[in-house]
Amino acid sequence: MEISLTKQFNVEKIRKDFPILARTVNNKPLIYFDNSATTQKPKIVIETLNKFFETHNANIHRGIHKLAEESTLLYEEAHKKVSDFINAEFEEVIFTKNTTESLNLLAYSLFNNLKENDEIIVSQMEHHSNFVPWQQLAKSKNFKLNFVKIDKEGNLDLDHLKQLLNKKTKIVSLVHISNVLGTINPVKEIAKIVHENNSLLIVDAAQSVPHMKIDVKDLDVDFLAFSGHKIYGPTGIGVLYGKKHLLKNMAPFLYGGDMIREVTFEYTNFNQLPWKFEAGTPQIAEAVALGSAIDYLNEIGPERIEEYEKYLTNYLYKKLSEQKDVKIYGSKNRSSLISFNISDLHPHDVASILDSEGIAIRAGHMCAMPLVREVLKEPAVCRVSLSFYNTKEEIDKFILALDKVRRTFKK
Ligand code: C6P
Repeated sequence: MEISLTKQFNVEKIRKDFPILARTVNNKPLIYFDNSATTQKPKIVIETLNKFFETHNANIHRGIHKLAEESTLLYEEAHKKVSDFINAEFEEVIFTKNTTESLNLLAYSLFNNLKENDEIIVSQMEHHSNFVPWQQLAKSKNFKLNFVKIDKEGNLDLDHLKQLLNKKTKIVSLVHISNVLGTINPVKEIAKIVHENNSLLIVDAAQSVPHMKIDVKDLDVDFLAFSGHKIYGPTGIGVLYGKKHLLKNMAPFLYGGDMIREVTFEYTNFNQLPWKFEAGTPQIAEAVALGSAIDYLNEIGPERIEEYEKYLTNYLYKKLSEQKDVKIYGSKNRSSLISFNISDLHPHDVASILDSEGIAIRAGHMCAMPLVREVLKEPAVCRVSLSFYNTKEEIDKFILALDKVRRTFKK
């Protein structure tokens, strides 16, 4: 099973698609284990960016000339590729800068649909991007912000969610996969619970879209946000999915060029979806290159990616659990990342010795301070986050490198 899966996946061939994986760091072959922060880019994405600027570059939706026509076509093709990728309608996919902007767009635009004393629910395992916008909104308008607790295993306490829901709850905004715990939240089941209460469900899918097949219709979420740079696309391009009838009734987020249909000195008619939410010149080249990243992922197959990454994560979990001085955080029902600490060692020290071995991990609060500090009660954690271009051999090297960390710091 082990060998056939690896063979079937042909990770060595896949690695050749990523030029950066051939480089060395501190004279050691790079082992990139910081994929939850951002993923590396396959050649096809880099080439698409270059080709766009070398041959097509023009502003979109404006010019009558050939280049403008080509750019517009490529940009709208990217909209279509993203919609198909998550099984959404064309009008339901809005390009933003990243997950953070997608979630802020919702907080700002839904603001008008809320009134004083309405309630919003998030969870204890949110990234700051799905927490701070709601916290600030709640403060400014006297909304109540509630937090779904997590249990000892690192899973969302769904009974607590049910207890928190009431007539005043307008919005429930939850992470799909925690960037600290790796927990995979049961979004489909949550959508049912939330909709029975007539509330809206927003899902922060920054860490799920890179690792599993997402079908927004099947999940029945109202909104879903993710970042292009975490799914092997460029930085600067993000996605907001929203159900058409909800987006239609929402106020625009930013005002200006391209989001309008007609403007007079007295009034403005807004553009149709999705452009009503895409004011100004958008990230054209980045969107087109995101389309190439999606082509690339489709070619490998999201289901095969999920299967291979599961195999790698299980191997990493087994190896790390065998280390007597390592504490692992989070649930067994996890995606491709593991946060941990080595007793008595500061995560930053661990990360810097690993870096001297060419191994890139993340150490810190992971932009989830309330979770790390107030729930896990740690100042920081170390995190290994895997991609389908990582290998079992890299995990073995990482485990060996932990001995160097111990030798350096432990007396
Ligand atoms: N987490 C990590 O190392 P942006 O920065 O907007 O592309 O993504 C924000 C974001 C939102 N939600 C979750 C669950 C996330 O993990 C992230 C980004 C990175 O964990 C950088 S802090």
